[in-house]
Amino acid sequence: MKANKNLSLLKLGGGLLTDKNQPYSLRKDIIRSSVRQIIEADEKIILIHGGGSFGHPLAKKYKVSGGLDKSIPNQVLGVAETHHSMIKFNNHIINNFLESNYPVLSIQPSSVFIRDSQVTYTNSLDVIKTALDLNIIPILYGDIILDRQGSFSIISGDQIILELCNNFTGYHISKVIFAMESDGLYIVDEIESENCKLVTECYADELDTLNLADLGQKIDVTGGIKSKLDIIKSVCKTKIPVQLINGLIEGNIYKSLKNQNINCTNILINE
Ligand code: IP8
Repeated sequence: MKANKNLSLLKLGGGLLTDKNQPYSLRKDIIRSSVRQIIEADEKIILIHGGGSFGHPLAKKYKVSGGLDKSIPNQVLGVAETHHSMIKFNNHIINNFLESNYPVLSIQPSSVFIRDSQVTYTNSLDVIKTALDLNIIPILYGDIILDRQGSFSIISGDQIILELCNNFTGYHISKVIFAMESDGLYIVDEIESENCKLVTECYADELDTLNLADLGQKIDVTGGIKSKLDIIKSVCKTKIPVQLINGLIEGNIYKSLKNQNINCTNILINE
């Protein structure tokens, strides 16, 4: 691993790594390929993954995002189960790295972040920095988050990325990569409106003006593409560029980590 101080944040979408329509189903080939590309790239990264079919169905069943609701039977148990389900998912990813003798460390977001009336606070991130110094990839994931007001909700992988962009010091975050199931953002073609066109490059402040194509979203307790765009805009405000890539295309994750050209959406920072 290189000894520079540049760091990328890589989010592997839960929908990419699991079959969201079937609870607790892993897309093992995609996971294996993603892990292999990360190992081959051998760059400084913090890896974050989403909830997919391990997090969202349970979070939905127990309405975890909405916070404590005593009318929901066994809701608090459901919060614990949602967290545990994410640990199982995370464990599978951790195993993939360790089977290749590559050092990774699972970091529990529910122990790092806490909310207070919906404002998220970040505990010390020293463990993450120290892991990186030791050439260990820290791996975080969408999780439940407790609230000081005696409640709870969900912290998505995307929200974790934003917290890291705002609070992580010691390394320069040079880019945020979202590996998803499409090539990036699509706009409606002005001439042939039934066609869509990939946005390969745009500035953060142009995002609101894009006539984005609605490509259909699966049920997602943390808000789908609309909240992703909000997170992207907030990330860009921290002066970190964002790249949206298709994680289903073999080699894209490696190329992105190596800053090689790919067909994707690059969101650039206004100087
Ligand atoms: O898939 C959601 O994380 P995301 C995590 O990044 C849970 O939105 C537990 C539903």
